[in-house]
Amino acid sequence: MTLYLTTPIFYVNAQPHLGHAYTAVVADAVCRFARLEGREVFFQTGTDEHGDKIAQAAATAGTDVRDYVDRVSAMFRDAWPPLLVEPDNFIRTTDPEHVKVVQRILQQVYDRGDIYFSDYAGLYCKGCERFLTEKELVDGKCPDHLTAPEKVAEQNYFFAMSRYQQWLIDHIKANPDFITPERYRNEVLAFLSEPLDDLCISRPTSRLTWGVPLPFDQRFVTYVWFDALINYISGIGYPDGADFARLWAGAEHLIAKDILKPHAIFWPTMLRAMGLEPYRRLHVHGYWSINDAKMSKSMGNVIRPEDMVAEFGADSIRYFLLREMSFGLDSSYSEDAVLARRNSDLANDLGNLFSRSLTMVKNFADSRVPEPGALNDEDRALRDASLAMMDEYRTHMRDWAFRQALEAIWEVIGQANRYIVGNAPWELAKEPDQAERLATVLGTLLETLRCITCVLHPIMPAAAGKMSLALGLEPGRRLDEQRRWNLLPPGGTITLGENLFPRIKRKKQ
Ligand code: ME8
Repeated sequence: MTLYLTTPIFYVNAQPHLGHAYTAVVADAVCRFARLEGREVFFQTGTDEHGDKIAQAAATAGTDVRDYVDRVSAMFRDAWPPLLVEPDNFIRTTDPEHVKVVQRILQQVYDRGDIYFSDYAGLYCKGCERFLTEKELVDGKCPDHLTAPEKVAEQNYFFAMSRYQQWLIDHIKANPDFITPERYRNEVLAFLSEPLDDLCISRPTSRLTWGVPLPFDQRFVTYVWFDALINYISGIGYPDGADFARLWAGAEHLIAKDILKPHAIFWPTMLRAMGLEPYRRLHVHGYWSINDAKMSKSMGNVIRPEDMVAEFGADSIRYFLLREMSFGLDSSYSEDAVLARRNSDLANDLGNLFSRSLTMVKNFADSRVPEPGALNDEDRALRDASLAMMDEYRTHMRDWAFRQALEAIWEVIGQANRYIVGNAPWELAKEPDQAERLATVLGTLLETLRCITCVLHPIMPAAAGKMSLALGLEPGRRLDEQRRWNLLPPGGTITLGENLFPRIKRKKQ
């Protein structure tokens, strides 16, 4: 089945940082994995450019808001290629096509009677860009922004979200995979056990002009979330585009826990009101902190993707992010932790295995894939472990359990390193009557490396590309085609390239 995967569209009031990079890397790895399985994939990301926060950020920067959003949106667009993140579409909520779709939907939902006009008084948090309930406040303040919300009384338009509450509860219950991991599904169901308020979806232009005007009342612009969520369908050509017709049934959204409510509650009910099917799945990840502290400009601990890449390289960062965080839980980032993984998992374990094996093939087999003889128990154990690893990897990747998928690969890497020590090919090379045994050991190692290379593609595309070249593998073969033994043709050329992961020295403090 086709996969249409999205990240959130990021606000342009801040530059890209580690948190955004994690989401982008996860999405990219999932898409590459789906392609490796032979699925059709469409990957969309982009920027969210309307609303109070953005207008204020532009004012603070002393720039015209259009220039400002163009500049910061370009920073997001440019942040992804160095991380080897390759979206198929980058949507901006200021794209005229998107604005047209938002207005069309507003009109349609209004005409169907699901948007109404009413008085409203509430506590508005500028940081969240929404009204908060008394219950959500901690010591009278917004728990996320630590500021007291403003009392606002005005007339506004409302989306009759509460009409769809029971439908949503039933849908979540009938589709256990709709929101994963399960803790977030439970959180949403708990929230839905209380009566749902309708959603205020307008802002008077006296307060905010930087938004999409309501087509049925020009005195208002639409609430930023009503605008932003629609990117997921406007970006693929809703209502008439061929892409929309083909892709929507395979829609899966990836977000962090901070924006669970808009995605798990506002968006499915909006879709329902539009007469569309809900998205297929919502995947929710946890939050990164830096050395156990919240990342923020004022703390001066914001980690920029370009700095991470410059220091460690894209593959190492991708590996670290996917290996370190259990999907769904929070995690802490530190340079020391990245360095440790780089030097131990990548340089010592994987890098050494690869270069040792290929150096031996160069020295003892004239850089050719040897014709192996009969396998003994140890050879069979490594073969079986490699093939079982591919199955385990597939299961974990399908479950978005990246950490476990990588652990399974590293088990085999460890086993292969021990296999080298145990069989000491350099000793076999000294004995002419051990030529067949040597060929079998080297051949078994090359096949193991082939399996490892295949599964690493979605995680570390550049390194896996170099490994494929070295092994003489043709690109583009599916996972199930590669889950076999003795695929490398005897006599094929093996090319010992540069060191995949040179050790990195600790920076002097
Ligand atoms: O919420 N750890 O945009 P946003 C992990 N425009 N992920 C993090 C993170 C952290 N510390 N910080 C940010 C918005 N993220 C809206 C979305 S969608 C229709 C509109 C990532 O720029 C994570 O993916 O605040 C989170 O959900 C997202 O950035 C929030 O991005």
